[in-house]
Amino acid sequence: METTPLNPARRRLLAGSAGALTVAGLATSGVARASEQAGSKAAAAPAASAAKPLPAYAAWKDPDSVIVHSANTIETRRGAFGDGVITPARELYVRNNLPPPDASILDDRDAWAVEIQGVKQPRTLTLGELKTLGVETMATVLQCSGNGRGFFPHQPSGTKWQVGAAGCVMWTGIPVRTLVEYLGGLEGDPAYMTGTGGEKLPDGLDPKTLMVERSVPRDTMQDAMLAWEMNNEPLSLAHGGPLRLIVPGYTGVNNVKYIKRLAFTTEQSPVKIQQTSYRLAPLDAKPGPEHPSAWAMTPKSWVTAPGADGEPVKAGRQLVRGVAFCGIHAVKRVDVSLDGGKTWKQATLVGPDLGKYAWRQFALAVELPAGEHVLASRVEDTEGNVQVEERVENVRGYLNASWRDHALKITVS
Ligand SMILES: Nc1nc2c(c(=O)[nH]1)N[C@H]1C(S)=C(S)[C@@H](COP(=O)(O)O)O[C@H]1N2
Ligand SMILES: [Mo]
Repeated sequence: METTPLNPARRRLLAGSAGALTVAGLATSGVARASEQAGSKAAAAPAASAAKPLPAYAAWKDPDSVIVHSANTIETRRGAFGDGVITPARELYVRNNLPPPDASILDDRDAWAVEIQGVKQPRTLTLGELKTLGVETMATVLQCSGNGRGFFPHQPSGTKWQVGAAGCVMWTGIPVRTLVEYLGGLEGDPAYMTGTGGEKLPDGLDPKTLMVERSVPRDTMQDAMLAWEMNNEPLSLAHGGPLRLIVPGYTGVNNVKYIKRLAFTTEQSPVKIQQTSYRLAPLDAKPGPEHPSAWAMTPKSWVTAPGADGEPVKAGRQLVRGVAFCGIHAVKRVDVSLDGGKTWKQATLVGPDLGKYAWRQFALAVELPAGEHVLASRVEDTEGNVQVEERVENVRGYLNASWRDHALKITVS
């Protein structure tokens, strides 16, 4: 297998961080320890040999910007988000519940077929035909339900994502409502919109236990999209090409990749990923349909600079920067703390406002004396909902938005 060596700048950066207690999280959390280990592992590696290699379908990602947890779970480093609002494709996280389909599904993109059900004139349309019916572009935050799981002290099973199973990207495709209108409107009064992924399932196993099929409340169709481009490029296999459902404001799993069926249904999908996975169940409960589904995202923000990946921070003037979003509502304001939440100052929202489903960048000019600092951020949405201080405990570690957990501890010298 081919490995890509670290670029010289990145190698210097990592070497500079060796030994320093630098990476995210409060020292008391299990994750701080985990990320220190990850950091020192990277620092000790002069070549990329200690890091896991990128899988073939995502070999075009920037190895210096991501943490490869496994072939199907790749996250963006906290310090890699940069200062532009859009996350470049080469830095965006990847999460597959199943191995992605064969790359040959991209050979003839316009021939990809999607079945639309639960409308007055149900039928199968090709991507080529969809492109003649309507087009729109929108920015959304794509964030895995389990982003921030690594900060849960009870060590839930699943990838210990820190902050980087998220990004803000541009989608181009056909609004679902335009497609529904074209097909004569909804049939009856369905409660859900259900998307089915196009993975080929292994023989001999019950498809219901594996299939990626997700139901979301019907009215999400007003802003949802079937997208064929991401950041102005044809959608890659890693991100669900040739065609993907985007449900803005909803967690990653609801954004079904390689979509082959979109149905308006009276019931939620009977598959495991809908019924028992992605449920917010108390710590002592067995997750099931009686628990809330991981649907809309909640207000969340985190600091991305300075010192996010352990690079040295000099005493004096610094710009604390980060990203903030509020799921289905717009960002109103972001406050920043340099002392772990004892005192707060309002930050400035920067960059273009790409709509309520995109994230906003924020910045605050500060004077940082030498010593340890805990940089926290807290966002409030236009409805008055404020990012939570403490995580909402749940057995599988979903939807962590705690500003305490996401605070960044840095050492300034
Ligand atoms: N068909 C299909 N769609 C899917 C998945 C999948 O495994 N198969 N994973 C989901 C999950 S859990 C997440 S977080 C997002 C990840 O999107 P990305 O890989 O483009 O970042 O896709 C979602 N859509
Ligand atoms: Mo996810």
